[in-house]
Amino acid sequence: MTVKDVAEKITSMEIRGALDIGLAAASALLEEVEAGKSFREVEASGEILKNARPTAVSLPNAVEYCLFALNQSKDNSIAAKTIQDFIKLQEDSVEKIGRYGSRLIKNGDIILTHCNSDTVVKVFEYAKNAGKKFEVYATETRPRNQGYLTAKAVRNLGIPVTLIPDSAVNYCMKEKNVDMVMVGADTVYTNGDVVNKIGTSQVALIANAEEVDFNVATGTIKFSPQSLYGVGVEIEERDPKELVEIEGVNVFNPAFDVVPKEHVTRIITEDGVIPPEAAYNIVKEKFGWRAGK
Ligand code: RI2
Repeated sequence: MTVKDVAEKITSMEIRGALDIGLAAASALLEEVEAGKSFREVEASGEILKNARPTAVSLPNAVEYCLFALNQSKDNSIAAKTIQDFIKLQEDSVEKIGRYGSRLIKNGDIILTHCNSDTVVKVFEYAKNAGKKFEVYATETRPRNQGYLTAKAVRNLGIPVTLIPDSAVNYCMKEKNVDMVMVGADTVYTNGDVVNKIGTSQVALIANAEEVDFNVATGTIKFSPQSLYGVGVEIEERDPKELVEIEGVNVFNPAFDVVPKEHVTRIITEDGVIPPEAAYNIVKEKFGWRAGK
């Protein structure tokens, strides 16, 4: 696939999920590096990929890392190896998060999730393989119903799963005695705020009111070094047609919202389970190569 093909698939959400869009971008740039393209050419491709979707920082982080690798080594084969290692590291990270996150799940737990995060599903997989018995409630996640993907993936793991409309979160949290919420992330700011699929902040608000733990499972690739310098992400607004078309009616279709750190109990990363306040340390430690940007 060419860089343009990959960018189009990211924009159309044929390739989606914060980690997967970052890895798809890195793989597309890897091909160019392996083909011997110059830094300028790879940089131009990186721009196309970064513009494919605006909210998940895993996308610009992955692109910037590939450019850094090429610029540092000034040697395409060394850079290619560095990028391959980077991709492998991200894949290994999801396994670690699965392992660490699974330890938070207890027998009999009722867990509510929103949208579709491969990272969260990995946590469920590790918990199931550790012999834990628990149930999952998955929201539909309108307008694209990505909760259906979650429900099918959880079902395929042999874990009892129930789909609910997004509007039933408050009711279910009480009626079904939800023990914890577990969601993924598209971006984590240095102050600990978490950007995730639209509706996540409402789920967090309800969890907070009900004193239910709100857990976020995410690799550190989704932490935002830009936020250290005061730059937030753009909240993507998608085509209103994804929601509905009614003549004479305006439709607003934002794709993400922000959970304030006060509503986040903990963040499960490949570097360990951290309080949201520790996001700053993660950015300082992991994104040193980007310092001063
Ligand atoms: P993983 C998704 O974004 C969802 O918001 C999900 O919570 C997040 O990425 C993280 O997903 P979208 O691409 O990286 O569906 O954990 O808009 O798979």
